[in-house]
Amino acid sequence: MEIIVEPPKDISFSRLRGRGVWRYSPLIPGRYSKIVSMGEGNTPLIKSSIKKGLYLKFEGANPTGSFKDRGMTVAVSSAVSLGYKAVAAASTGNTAASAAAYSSRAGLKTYLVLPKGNVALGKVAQSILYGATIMEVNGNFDLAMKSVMELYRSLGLIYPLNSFNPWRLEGQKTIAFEIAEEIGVPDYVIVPVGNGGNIYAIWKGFNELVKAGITDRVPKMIGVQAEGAAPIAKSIIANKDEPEFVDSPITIASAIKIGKPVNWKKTMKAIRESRGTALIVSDEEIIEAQKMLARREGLGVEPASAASYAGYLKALSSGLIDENETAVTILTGHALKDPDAMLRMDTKRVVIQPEEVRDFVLKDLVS
Ligand code: AN7
Repeated sequence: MEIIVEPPKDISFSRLRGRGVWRYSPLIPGRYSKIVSMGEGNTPLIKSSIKKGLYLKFEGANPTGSFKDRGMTVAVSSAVSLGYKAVAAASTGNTAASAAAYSSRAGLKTYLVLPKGNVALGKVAQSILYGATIMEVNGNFDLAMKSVMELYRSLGLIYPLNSFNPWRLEGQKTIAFEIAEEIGVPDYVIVPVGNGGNIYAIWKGFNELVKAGITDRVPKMIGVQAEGAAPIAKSIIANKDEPEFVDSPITIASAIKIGKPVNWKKTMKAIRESRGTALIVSDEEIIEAQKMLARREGLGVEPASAASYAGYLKALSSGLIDENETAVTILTGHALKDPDAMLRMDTKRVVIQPEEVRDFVLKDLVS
């Protein structure tokens, strides 16, 4: 299901008021009796300190630490306005944390279906903190998704918060609006792809700006997937019409460890119509990118988010993108989401006596 927006003709950025997702309310359809918001969006767009044309959109600065909050404010507002008392979501973790936070704020019951052992620690901890009811199922995300789809179909009382719900994408598209308002339309936007909702949402946002007469073009959308979970990227690269679903996806980037992306049609449409492409990165490249983002740019992101930076580096070295072209990588989630990934990294770390600290530093400085 797609929501087609006919933007008001008299719209311009200078007439908008407020900050974050709801600043763009003239472009967000729907009637809401109540808006459930925590100031999501308005995230930093940071110029890279090492790559000339590169900008980093730091979605970790959202209230629950990921871009999901942009969609959740719209979808949960919709759930409340329609009179629902309970919501549900299957999730690799970030959707769960965000759904739990926004639903709690709205006073709704939250049911989460998580793939047991496949969700990063910080995201499980958040879901517990916000008081959601958590059902951990044996199996991967795709099986969790299947069970929650069954729940949606058979229990009409439950409002679905997964990204096939198009209202979520209406919130997520504001990433495009913020980029365009701040730096204009870049040549490329690079997005890590799991279920594929976000890349489509961002593309949709850029399209609506063209329709509104605010901008005159859409950036090339580049989707990045992890090697062991790349059903869409593989089919884009092979120029096929449909993805070859992966039964047992594997990658360190648990957020995008998805073998059967529910939004694959929308993702492929966004990539093809923007004349973009897809890239596949290995877990090693993801970890290297995560490290480089932290140690060269100062930005802490979770592995799935680093996939977009890894994709950018790959596009540079293969000549697909020139460093002088403008590119924005979407850093979708905060490093704190996945403490285990950080703890596995190398750094100089010693246990010493307090009186040895001075000598240790002195020795280290001159080495
Ligand atoms: C950090 O939370 O699917 O391609 O259930 O958490 O729109 O799915 C998370 C996805 C990228 C991929 N980066 O976005 C979930 C979930 C991070 C993410 C993605 C996710 P989509």
